Amino acid sequence: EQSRIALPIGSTLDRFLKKSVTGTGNFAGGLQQVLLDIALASKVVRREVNKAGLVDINGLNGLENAGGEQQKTLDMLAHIRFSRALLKGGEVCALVSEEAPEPEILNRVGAYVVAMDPLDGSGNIDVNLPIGTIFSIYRRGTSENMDPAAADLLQDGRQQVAAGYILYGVSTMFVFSMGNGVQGFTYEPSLGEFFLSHPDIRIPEDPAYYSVNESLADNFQPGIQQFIQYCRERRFNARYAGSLVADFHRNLLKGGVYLYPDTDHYPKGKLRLLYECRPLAYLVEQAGGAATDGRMDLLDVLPQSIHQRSPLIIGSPELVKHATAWAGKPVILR
Ligand code: P6P
Repeated sequence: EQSRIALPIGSTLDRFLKKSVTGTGNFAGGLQQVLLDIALASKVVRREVNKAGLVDINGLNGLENAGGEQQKTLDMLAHIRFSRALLKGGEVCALVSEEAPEPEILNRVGAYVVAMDPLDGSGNIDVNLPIGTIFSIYRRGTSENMDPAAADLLQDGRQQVAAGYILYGVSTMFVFSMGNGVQGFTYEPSLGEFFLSHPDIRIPEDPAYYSVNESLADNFQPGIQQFIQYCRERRFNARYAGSLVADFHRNLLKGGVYLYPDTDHYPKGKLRLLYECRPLAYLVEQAGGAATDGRMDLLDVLPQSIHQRSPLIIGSPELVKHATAWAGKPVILR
């Protein structure tokens, strides 16, 4: 458990992480190095994302990712940047990525495993809307000095030692937790540094938004349809960016709920358990919120495979509790 670090707004990410090193031996500073490697790569990805309209790199590259989705050039560029930075940092033995069918073995003696969506919401690139990177970090399991195995890659959700996201939006933000609160850093491009701008983020108790693709609503279970009607009656604002990181970030700062339930087209949900749902579930719990798959706490959903999908209900605890209680029920007599 990391001790709470009290640094003034404006501290750099490097300084914050150096202050957070409390462990000794094998893990002293290793986790901080992984976070610095991710932050470094995100600066390069940000530069490439911001040029997307100028250089012909945001078309389709004719390839498909593990889920059979059309791969955009920037998805692959982002994957390569993060993979290279983690390899050079030396602390990570294996990387699970939405853009790679199989786990990538990086540094066999690395003490950590990373699961990542290098560029989520890339459908927004061509229309200049916010996109994000989502990541989750675990300590290596039992495969010391051997090739990383399933035991390292398919751990329990509560074994995450850190998780976070980078939001490439109006400004670029690095938001993460190492198990003791959620910290938000904003990038200053002229200095090439992330500065602490949102210390100890807590999700507001009083929700303001609900985020769901309402064009799919007729396909949701009746209980979820009723919950959406409940959100309308409570006069929450409907906001859906089609970019998980952007929708999650808004609800984290302002209070609200994001839902991607199971549908006929996605019977297991659309979002990926290991590198989209779990990192955000870890963060939201650290910020006083909640996340479920419509049946149980999201962090308790056991993984069978690295690209497994899951339904997701995440945000202010009262709303997540309601939506989960109603999910799966035919009709709710209120
Ligand atoms: P739909 C983007 O493809 C993504 O993975 C999330 O970022 C986003 O919230 C969701 O899918 C959007 O999916 O089916 O509503 O377009």
